[in-house]
Amino acid sequence: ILSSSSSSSSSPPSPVVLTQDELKKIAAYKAVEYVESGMVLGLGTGSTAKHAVARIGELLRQGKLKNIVGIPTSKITHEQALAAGIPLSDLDSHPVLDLAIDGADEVDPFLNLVKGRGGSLLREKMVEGACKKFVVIVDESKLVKHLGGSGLAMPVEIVPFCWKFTAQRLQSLFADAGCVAKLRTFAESDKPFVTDNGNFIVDLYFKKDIGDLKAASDAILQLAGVVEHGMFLDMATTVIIAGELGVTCRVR
Ligand code: ABF
Repeated sequence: ILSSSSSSSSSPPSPVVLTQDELKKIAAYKAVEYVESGMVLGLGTGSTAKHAVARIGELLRQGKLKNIVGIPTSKITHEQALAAGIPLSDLDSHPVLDLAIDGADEVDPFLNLVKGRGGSLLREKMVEGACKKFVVIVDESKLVKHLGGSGLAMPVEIVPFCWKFTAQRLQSLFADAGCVAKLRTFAESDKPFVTDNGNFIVDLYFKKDIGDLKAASDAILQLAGVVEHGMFLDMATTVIIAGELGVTCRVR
């Protein structure tokens, strides 16, 4: 991406390196172009999705969007959307949504996702699973060849009851992939991170490829004590990727 504003007539434009947050904002604003008046919208969570929520609020205030209903995917997004003036509701009242916009932690070539490093995976999966269209917004750092292959966490939300037992069973499930299961805690203390639903999160780290994602998903969900995991398979309909060379869009 080149800047034209700082160039003179005799010198070429100087390249401007955008920050990661600027790339996230570009992807978010592009996704908001899919929003039409009258839509029921899933409002995502995280540092990318917050730009989309802010933009929707801005367009409502400007009268360029009307009659929007937002369904937030977390308490923090609920607060942000309220402050932005977006009318809110829930899945009980709106079981089918027109569109959701949210970030992701990893995106593979088939548009499968890892989500939940921000801790909101359960509500995100409920809301985004009820949408006709799910637009994912990322900067290019989120693209991976295989989910779980980036060396970063694959989150699983579990009930607090005997969490060590559940964490151990999750780790054993993926022993062949060199899995290590760690309870998510706050950096400043050893206190467990607690989700909006009162649950804990166990982060799975893999040394090797976990293989068939659907089989992995099924195996995790079969464990009593597991509430949900952060693999979002076959859910994204569009992924908008902002990178230094511009914005690309992948559609399922
Ligand atoms: C949410 O925000 C999560 O599912 C994901 O963990 C995170 C994405 O990260 P970012 O803050 O980079 O947008 O959508």
